[in-house]
Amino acid sequence: MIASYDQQRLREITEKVHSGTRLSFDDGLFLDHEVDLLTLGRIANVVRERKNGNYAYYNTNIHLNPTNVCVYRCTFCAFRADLKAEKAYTFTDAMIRDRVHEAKSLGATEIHVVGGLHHQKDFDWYLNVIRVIHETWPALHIKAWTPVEINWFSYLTKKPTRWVLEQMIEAGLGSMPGGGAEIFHPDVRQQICEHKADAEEWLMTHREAHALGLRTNATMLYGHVEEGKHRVDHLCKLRELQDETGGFQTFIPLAFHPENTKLSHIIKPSGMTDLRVIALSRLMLDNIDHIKAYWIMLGEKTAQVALSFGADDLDGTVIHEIIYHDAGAKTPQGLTVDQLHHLIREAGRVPIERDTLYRKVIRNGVDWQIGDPIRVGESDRHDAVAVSMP
Ligand code: V47
Ligand code: SF4
Repeated sequence: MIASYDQQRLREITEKVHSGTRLSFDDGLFLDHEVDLLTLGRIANVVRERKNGNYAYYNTNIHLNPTNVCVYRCTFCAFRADLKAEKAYTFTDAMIRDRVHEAKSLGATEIHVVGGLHHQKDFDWYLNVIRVIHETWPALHIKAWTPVEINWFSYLTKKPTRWVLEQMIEAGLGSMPGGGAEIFHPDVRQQICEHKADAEEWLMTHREAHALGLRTNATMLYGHVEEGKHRVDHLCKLRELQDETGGFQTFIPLAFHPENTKLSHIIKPSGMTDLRVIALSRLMLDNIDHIKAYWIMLGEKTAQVALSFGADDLDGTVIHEIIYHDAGAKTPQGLTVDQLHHLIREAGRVPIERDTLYRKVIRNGVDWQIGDPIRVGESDRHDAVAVSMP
């Protein structure tokens, strides 16, 4: 039973949500600490439907993690490997081309590229990854590198991060994924990833990417050593940058998977926590159009329920996921479009295939084109582009 003072507070927050008034840091803390899951979900669903109607988005994508060798040792990471470790691998150009050909045969619209920071690879090696993908199939959208990698390239080249981004764009980079954000607060960051790019650097790199015309995503890794106040602080920092640039497309809360990590003693967040974080994110990030329930990480069942707790996107077919499977994920490494449709329809939503920039993809037999932007609620802000694909 919620105390009467809390009921009043909840009424005030609900009214704010209905009138489109921004929630404060304290409102966020109250929602995180006090409000029961179903109430939280119901309020978040108001915003979800206002922004995205009854639609639920997915895309046809493929992952490429060109190397797992990494100079850093984030305590939550099961993916990384030392240079000489048995599990260490590094892709050759031929392997990259094979992955692109596979993407083409599956009709993918996007390749998602992130990896480790290899001790012995220079900036040109990473630039070449993007070039090889782009030259093999120029129509494939390349969503690649996080600020952690961009900062590493800046360190390697002794050039500013803006210059690094410009080189990558010239090579074929189309947008940036949301990784590397973890939890911005330094008290947490020093426990989980003390050496890599900090909050300022992460935010600055996205600011620069937005200024160069790239759309990007944002994430938050939860369920490890952080507390509610760190999660709310993280969401407020993202909201602030989005006010300034408008360049974030989607936010993806990432549930910590402890297996094979230095934090393996921590119990994985429950489905209840996953749904709470999705709902809280939807409510706090009033200026980001989409909230992604990444099915690989949540599992298909929780991802389905999340579509009624604030999320409007499931991510995609994925194929070849490693980061979460190294850390104990039991989900498949990919789903077919039919399976994604089934999950979405069963959840009472209407599936829409989108491209990386949230334009509706229309497929017609083997020919397909990118059609009109999706026009719902507040989330329409892209121009239509027609692209013919083989
Ligand atoms: O930055 C690593 C996280 C991220 C673990 O932008 C872990 O569309 C949980 O950012 N348990 C990479 N999380 C993945 C990522 C992502 C995924 C899907 C879509 C998009 C997008 C971005 O994964 C890392 C880190 O925050 N991570 N290890 C782990 N054991
Ligand atoms: Fe390296 Fe990224 Fe893993 Fe950190 S999360 S150890 S930077 S691969």
